Amino acid sequence: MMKRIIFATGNENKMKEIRMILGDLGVEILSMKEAGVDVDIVEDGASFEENAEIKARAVARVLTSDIVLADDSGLEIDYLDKAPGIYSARFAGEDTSYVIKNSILLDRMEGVPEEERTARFVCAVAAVFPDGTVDVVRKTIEGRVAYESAGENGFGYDPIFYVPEYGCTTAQMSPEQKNELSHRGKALRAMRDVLKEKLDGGLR
Ligand code: ITT
Repeated sequence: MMKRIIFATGNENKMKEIRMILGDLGVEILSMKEAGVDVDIVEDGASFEENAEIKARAVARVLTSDIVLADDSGLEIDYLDKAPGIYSARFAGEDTSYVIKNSILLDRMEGVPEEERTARFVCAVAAVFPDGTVDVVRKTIEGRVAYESAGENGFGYDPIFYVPEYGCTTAQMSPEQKNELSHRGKALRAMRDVLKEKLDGGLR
């Protein structure tokens, strides 16, 4: 039977990036919703890696013969002691719009000089295999908190994440360009290599 890869995320924006990056693996990639799984996952880990594994294992418990992947990611702002960090989705309230979340962060960074505005996006991707083993990779992209929101692409904190080398925010990049340098792009490409090896090794 053809192996499937299920991605344990409820975030459609992540799912779009995931499909672009893992699309060429030659394996069916489904969101957990598409796989018919509806589990409430408590992300109570102390790190991005732990939370990614918690999400993947929660779905793997239900879909025991599939490869299950999960992403845990977020924005670390050095000046704010790495907040919102692993609480990025919950920052200022899970249901609060990103227009508001971003403006709260910009307010907290008001008057902070450029060299102290350093920040990074972090992404941990975990893969749980049918034999119960797990693989986790973690990647980052370094940048600065912008002085104002800019750009319509991407999602979440992209409009306030400025990448000096490119002179724009990740919300001002095309999806292809963002994937090439983003935390998620790098982590998924690293995971793709792990998956290729496993799949070539007969895990189909
Ligand atoms: P799942 O847990 O269902 O995957 P989620 O959105 O709750 O979805 P996380 O717990 O990993 O995911 O929270 C990550 C948050 O960090 C996300 O909601 C964004 O606010 C932010 N974030 C992560 N990657 C980002 C990116 O590429 N661009 C902008 N913001 C990002």
